[in-house]
Amino acid sequence: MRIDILTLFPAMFSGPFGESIVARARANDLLDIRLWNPRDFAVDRHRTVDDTPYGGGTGMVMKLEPLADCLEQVLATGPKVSTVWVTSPQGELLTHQMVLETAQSERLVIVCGHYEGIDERLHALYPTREFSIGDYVLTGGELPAMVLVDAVSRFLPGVLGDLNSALADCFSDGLLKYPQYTRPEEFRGLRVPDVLLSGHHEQIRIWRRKESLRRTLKRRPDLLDQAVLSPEDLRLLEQVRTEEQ
Ligand code: 4GS
Repeated sequence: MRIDILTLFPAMFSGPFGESIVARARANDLLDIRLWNPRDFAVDRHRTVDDTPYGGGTGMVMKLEPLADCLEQVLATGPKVSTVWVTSPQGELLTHQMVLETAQSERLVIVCGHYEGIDERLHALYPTREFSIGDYVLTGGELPAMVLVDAVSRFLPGVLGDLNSALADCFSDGLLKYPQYTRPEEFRGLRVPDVLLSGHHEQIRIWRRKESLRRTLKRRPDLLDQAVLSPEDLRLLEQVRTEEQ
């Protein structure tokens, strides 16, 4: 996948994109990430990228000219772009569904928002789609851009050894993951649940499913409304509800 990121702080990306799975995907030519700084497209002496808001008020607004010139250069080459993603607390909350959808496209373009936001006319000029990574305020849109790239990377063919492990993770089936354990069997008096040591694959499967349902009910009951539940799930959920009384 080709990924273009427009950012006033390209150096912020070197850590996250220079380590671990994303770095390996880049080294294997599965990810072609290019960073662009709109400041390089500002033509005035101070290379201005922001200005005061019309109508008054505090803070600054990202100017259109350097951003549009930068974006036009980005869009002029490479595969066709149907969506320009823009980070913003006003955007759609990023979901597993949006990540999966984005992973299907050949190319990903992200504009990192800064200051009070970007001049609204950007959305009239390009096929933008705003996304947010949560209801809190960050200092810039770089971390949200890294989050999207990281989450999308997991679904690109060849990036994870095993696509099934990407899909088996939380949210694919709309439930939280069950508790995990590894050696030793006992640590400071705390034992691994017996069923996991039993070797009974069917009992283990049922235990895990039930604990997934228990966690989801306790921590994220909102997810249960969307989850696809089998008759067995509904039975396990009923058991959990009685146990938790
Ligand atoms: C987010 C967020 C964000 C908003 C950027 C204030 C600097 C900041 N962007 N998800 N100006 N949450 N952006 O907080 O996407």
